[in-house]
Amino acid sequence: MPNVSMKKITKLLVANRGEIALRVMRSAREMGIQTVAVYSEADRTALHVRFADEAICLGPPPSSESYLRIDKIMDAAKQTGADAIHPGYGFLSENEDFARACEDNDIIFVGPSGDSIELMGSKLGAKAAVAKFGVPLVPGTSEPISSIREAKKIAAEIGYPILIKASAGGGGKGMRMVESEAQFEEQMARAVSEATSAFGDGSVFIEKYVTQPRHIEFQIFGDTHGNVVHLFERECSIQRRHQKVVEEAPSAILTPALRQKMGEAAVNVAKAAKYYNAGTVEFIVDGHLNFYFLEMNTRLQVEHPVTEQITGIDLVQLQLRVAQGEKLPFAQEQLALRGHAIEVRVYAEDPTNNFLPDIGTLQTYKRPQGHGIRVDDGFEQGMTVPFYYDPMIAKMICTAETREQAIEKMIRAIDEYEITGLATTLGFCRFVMTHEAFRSGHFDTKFIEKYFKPESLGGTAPAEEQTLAAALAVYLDDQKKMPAVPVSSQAATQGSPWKTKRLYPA
Ligand code: MV4
Repeated sequence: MPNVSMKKITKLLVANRGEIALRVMRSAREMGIQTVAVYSEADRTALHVRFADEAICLGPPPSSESYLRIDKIMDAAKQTGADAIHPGYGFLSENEDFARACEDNDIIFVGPSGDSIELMGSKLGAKAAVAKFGVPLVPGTSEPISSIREAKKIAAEIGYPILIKASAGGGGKGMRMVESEAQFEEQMARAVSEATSAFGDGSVFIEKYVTQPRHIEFQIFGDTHGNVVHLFERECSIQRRHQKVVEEAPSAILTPALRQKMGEAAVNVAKAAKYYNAGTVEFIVDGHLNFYFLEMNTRLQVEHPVTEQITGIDLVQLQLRVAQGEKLPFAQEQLALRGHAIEVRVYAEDPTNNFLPDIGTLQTYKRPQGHGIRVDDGFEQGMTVPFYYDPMIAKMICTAETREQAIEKMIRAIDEYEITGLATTLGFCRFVMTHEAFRSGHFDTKFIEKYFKPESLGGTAPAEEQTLAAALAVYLDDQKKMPAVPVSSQAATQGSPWKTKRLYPA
């Protein structure tokens, strides 16, 4: 049975880690809901474990032995008497078996039904379902390709270049571009073999390749009474290898009329899936502002805070309320967006070394402060970024009345953020914020490819040097021989806003 009944949540297990586990628990606590953390052996001292009312160890550090173990998580829920589970993002958040395991055990899954997850997990299934609701789709095939001859004919009709996509893929996984008929068979064979090994499903389909694409996604929300609204869009066109780097709301290119049209299409996608709880409808927008549905993500997304900032709505609280069977507390006409929010993802990666993860200890970790700045993270100074999971340190969100002001605030905040001990992408985020193409709004998903070179960051010191410099500064300060001057990743390239500052005032 899906979770359509009216039942108050009293204790929530959060099946995730890091910043999102904390983010979810904070809203739960404000609602008087008890919280249960689960954790791996690598996360014994993590903040989400300390924050929760109770915590259960799942097992060894690898996700496959901890955060991905449906059986162990269900046991933890039963053992603690949790009546709901929030999956966060990543891990089991889009696993229909997990949603169904909750449904079967009378535990509320804070998300959509297993059936909605399954439908949207199949890109072909999703396209077929939304086509009936008049949602625009990229020209292409609507069935898995079974005959090369037939497929080549269709490709010739829609015109090269085309993309071959895996039905079980998504987020850019299992995609192959084909520039001419001569490459077709080779790329097709690769796509099928990759899809088979990655997803256990070799079904592929064809789409016309949309040039100069922009990634614009709509936040939608449904309740279990059949109401669906959208909470406007986020633009996530600045990506690197399908990893989002900068997200913002609203998009710099949507007019109110186009926003309304795309918003209606997004709501129709949700209705086609009988969707409830939070979801994201991803569109691709071409140079002529034509938009096409690509896929739907059936979870709360990493970048949800920019939507919260421009709507004033706590999306996690709304997820919990809808999961308890409450009706959406507003109608579409009551929603308005205000101001502009930009999020950058701060990773423990070295932009001067091909973005290789730079795992280590946060020797200095000081967040920026001030009006309009929000930092969602899961770390404190002295903690180590574990090697087993995504190396994201934090999301920093800046909100202001206009896009220009949000960009200026972000630059100030980046300069104020002090991280030493490991390389981060802060300087890289600063590069984006100061780039003319980003500032003018004339960019597409090829921004980083086109404009970024490691040299763009100037003389960033290698991580080891930064770590050494930071250690030396602390040592010297301890010795009281001279005031310590912090060396942070951005300070090395841009000059820190801190003139001279003792790390530990005498
Ligand atoms: C496309 C496309 C061009 N044409 N589909 C990448 C993520 C996945 N959700 C779909 N993706 C794309 N699909 C057609 N028909 C280009 C991309 C794409 C992309 C999309 C959004 C953001 C960044 C991207 C980077 C490379 C390719």
